[in-house]
Amino acid sequence: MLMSFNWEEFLDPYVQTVGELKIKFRGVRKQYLKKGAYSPIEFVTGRVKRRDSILKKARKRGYTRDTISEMEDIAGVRVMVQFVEDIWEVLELLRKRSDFKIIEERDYINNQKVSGYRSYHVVIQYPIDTIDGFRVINAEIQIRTLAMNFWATIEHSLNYKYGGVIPSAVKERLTNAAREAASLDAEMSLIRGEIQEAQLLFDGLQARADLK
Ligand code: 0O2
Repeated sequence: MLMSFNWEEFLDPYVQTVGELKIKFRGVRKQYLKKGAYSPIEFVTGRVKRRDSILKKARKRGYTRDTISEMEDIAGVRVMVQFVEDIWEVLELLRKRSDFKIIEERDYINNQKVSGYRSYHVVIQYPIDTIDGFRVINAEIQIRTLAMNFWATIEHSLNYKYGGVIPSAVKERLTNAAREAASLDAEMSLIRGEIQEAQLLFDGLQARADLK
């Protein structure tokens, strides 16, 4: 059905959306650091969903050529944070923004997926201007700690390797690892104040050394 589809033309607005959002969220981090303040954003990545992944999801969820742009994660941006508490702070930042509209939120932190996946998903409608006119593009922002990201990245590659059917022994290890990752997040949260103080001190030293 999507055989004669002009993919490049279709994906271009998503490429633009991911690019703009990455610049904006990286800019937020820079603003905190310039003020000598702690940034709840550690780093930002983004991707446009691969064609095969779009087609697979379209088949699974019944999207057609006419409804494909309703898919929410063709444009995807990930905001990585150090502590679970930072996720709620980033969420507040997103809710206050005037350059896009949040249409859905999915909390896989308080409602961990059966796979062990934890992350906070925010679906937005992002307006862009193209030479063909104004468009509103769906994008998914995933907010996660470094530990959540480590686990999700590994699980994602294993899923890919095993075509979605991970052997039970590996699955069990992954379940254990998910528990350990959650426990690491909890432990780090307990010494969050100490860590943030040390990082600000270190960043200050680093900045002074850079000026020399
Ligand atoms: P890619 O980057 O396309 O190869 P839903 O509640 O199911 O309607 P949701 O929660 O947004 O919607 O999940 P969906 O649509 O299944 O997945 C969207 C993205 O969330 C995934 O993209 C992953 O990045 C991430 N994700 C969701 N569930 C899991 C999980 O169990 N493990 C991992 N590692 N990631 C997950 P794609 O399509 O997998 O990746």
